Amino acid sequence: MDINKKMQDAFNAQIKEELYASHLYLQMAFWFSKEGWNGFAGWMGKQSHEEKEHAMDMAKFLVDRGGEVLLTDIPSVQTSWDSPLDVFKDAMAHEQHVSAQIEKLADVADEVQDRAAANFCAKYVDEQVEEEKTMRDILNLFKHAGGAGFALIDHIIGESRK
Ligand code: OFO
Repeated sequence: MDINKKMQDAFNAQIKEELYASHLYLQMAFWFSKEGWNGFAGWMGKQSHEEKEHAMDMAKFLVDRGGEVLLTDIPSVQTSWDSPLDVFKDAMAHEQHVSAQIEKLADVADEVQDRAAANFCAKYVDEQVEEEKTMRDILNLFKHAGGAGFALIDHIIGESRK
């Protein structure tokens, strides 16, 4: 059964969200590089790549279901921050936003009774729990370390994602 139009539109909207997240995290990675936070830069670059993979995975699902991928403009992203802590606070807020969007996508799957789409969405609901936990763990490191410990966290974060 080909994918329902409402479901297709919801997936295309989510693909745009994932690509926006990829741009945002890539911009964060470049800001970190410019400021000399190389561990954070590497970590955030990989986060950006993961978001692009989410978009690609969703696009493949649409195509596999006989749907059409329709890419639209990606809004511009914030380009500078006051500190590494501010970057990670924004990243956490963005992950929480994405979690809410994924829940809406899952709601559409339920509404149009598309079991395959509901199953597909379930893995992203779980993924978001992990993503938010990772960001929360990093924010807790900042809280425990204080300003003087930022350089140590930069090193730890860089090493955690080789
Ligand atoms: Fe980090 O969000 Fe994709 O799904």
